[in-house]
Amino acid sequence: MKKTGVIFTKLITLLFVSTLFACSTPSATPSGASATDGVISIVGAYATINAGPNSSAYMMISNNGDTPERLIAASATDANPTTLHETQNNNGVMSMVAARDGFEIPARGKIELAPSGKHVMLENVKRNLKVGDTTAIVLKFQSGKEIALTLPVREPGSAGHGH
Ligand SMILES: [Cu+2]
Repeated sequence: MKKTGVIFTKLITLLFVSTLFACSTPSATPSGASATDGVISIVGAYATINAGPNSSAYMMISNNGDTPERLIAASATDANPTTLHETQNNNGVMSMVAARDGFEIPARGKIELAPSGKHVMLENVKRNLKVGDTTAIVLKFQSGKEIALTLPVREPGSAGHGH
């Protein structure tokens, strides 16, 4: 019993430290899952270990086409529902709101889904995601395009760039 308590305390400390060192301007890493379908490319896609019942997926999405595209929905093998969220900072209070119109990717532009910003929310994750696991998602776009990704699972705040 005592040993479990110590390990638990260490885990909490680890989570706390990784939160402290999480970047305020995170950036998707070049590693992670990538996929391309026509003019839409995704790089640096990953999911984080569960925070409570939920996990988040982050990535960079670029549009090399001449017309805007819009990410409108997502689904996941391990989570239901899977929603599009944006974290908002209201006078220092962070809250997540559903991105009901999805995320536009401008023509010849790109958007980043990153911690403290836009993300794919994996809700009610059915299993305990651990670092080294993978989890599958499908991104649905306004044009009808669907892009499947197998995401590596990482610690939150492990975007991989030091200070
Ligand atoms: Cu969220």
